[in-house]
Amino acid sequence: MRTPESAYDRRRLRQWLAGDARADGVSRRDLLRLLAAAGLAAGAVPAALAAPASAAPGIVKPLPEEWFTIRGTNAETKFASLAGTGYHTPVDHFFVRNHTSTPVLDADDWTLTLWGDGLADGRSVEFTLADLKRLPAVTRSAFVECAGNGRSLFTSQQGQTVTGTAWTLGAIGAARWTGVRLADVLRRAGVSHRAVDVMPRGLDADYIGADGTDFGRVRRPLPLSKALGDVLLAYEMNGEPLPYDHGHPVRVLVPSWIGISSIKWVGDIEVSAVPLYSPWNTDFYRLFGDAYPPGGSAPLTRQTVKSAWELDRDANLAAGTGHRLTGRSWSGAGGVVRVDVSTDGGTTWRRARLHDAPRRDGWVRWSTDWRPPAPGAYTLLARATDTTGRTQPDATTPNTQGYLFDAVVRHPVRAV
Ligand SMILES: Nc1nc2c(c(=O)[nH]1)N[C@H]1C(S)=C(S)[C@@H](COP(=O)(O)O)O[C@H]1N2
Ligand SMILES: [Mo]
Repeated sequence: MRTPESAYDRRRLRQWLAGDARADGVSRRDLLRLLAAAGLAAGAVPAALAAPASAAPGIVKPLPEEWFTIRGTNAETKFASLAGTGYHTPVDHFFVRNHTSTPVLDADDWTLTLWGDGLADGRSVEFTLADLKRLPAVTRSAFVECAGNGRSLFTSQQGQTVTGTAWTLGAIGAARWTGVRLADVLRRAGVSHRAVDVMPRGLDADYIGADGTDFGRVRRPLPLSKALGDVLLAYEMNGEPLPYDHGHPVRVLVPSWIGISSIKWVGDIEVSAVPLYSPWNTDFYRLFGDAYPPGGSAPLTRQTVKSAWELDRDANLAAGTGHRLTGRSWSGAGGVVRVDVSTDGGTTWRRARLHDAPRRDGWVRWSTDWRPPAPGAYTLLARATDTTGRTQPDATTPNTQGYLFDAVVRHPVRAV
């Protein structure tokens, strides 16, 4: 049996690890010793603490330079590093988007509380992880993609100024998620016929904006109709317990919708009889700009269509030699059925070979063979079309926060 003091001490150490507790006057070595003695996160802990200066603050897993580009508190997957990794993104390659930092939570202490005036008898209901695991388990494959994925292309390709993390195309990963249907948990808790919205909230620290505004904990409402649909409370990713950085022990997984919908480290879910708002469906994650109404577009839901080559920007390729070039395309609206590619800046196009059947909520891998005729600079393009007929346009209508970039990307390479 653990004493209450030792449980408290473990919690405090985890908070320190997540940057939420102060330890003035205590050396890192002493804290490392305490962490080891408490048996906390063996393996992951030293990696986080021994992190080199280039590491993203607050991310627990190692972020090797060959696989990741660090952007503030986030880590973007280098698309070139996905070549040959298979359909699902290995956890050690999967991008991390943290508003603050990864809280290192203990699955044994974790509970999920459902509360609010949208519950049938108004009383809150608590679930442990063991309770969730007694409900029918569901496994599904789905990508998680940040709404701002591709944001830097608004600037580099369209000359527009946008705010937010300057992702290239690597703020996406596809995984196999196992968990329970949110619908099953809601039914267990007893949803009133008056309920309209549910709002999952993370256990990570309050998000403080650049100007010092405290936006509170990360949370974003979902309409009840979506919550009763394909949404999971996931506790496994690619067959392993959900890793710390991806929401351990449980995250929400909203297939095909923008990444912010998939709240990590979920601790409570408000079930409401009135529509709910949070900064994440009012100030953020709507489209603002000249082409949109003053209050912005409706809150963003589905992801858009995109393609990426599994090559570094400005990659060198031997001239006069045959290369098999690979990439991936995806859409939030339907499976990708067709990818057209160009290796001459868009003058001529041909179809890429698709290596996966079109899958809703997933991507397709593709390839094309190319022999650069002579040394020099070339521009590669890929344009995907999904089952609903959506095709990547030549330009994306700008929005001030740089969401939902979907234009065909001009990818420079050099034949040498
Ligand atoms: N609690 C919490 N959930 C969160 C976030 C966060 O910072 N805190 N970031 C969101 C955003 S913006 C994205 S894109 C995805 C990223 O998921 P990943 O880090 O597992 O790749 O998580 C979402 N869920
Ligand atoms: Mo995101």
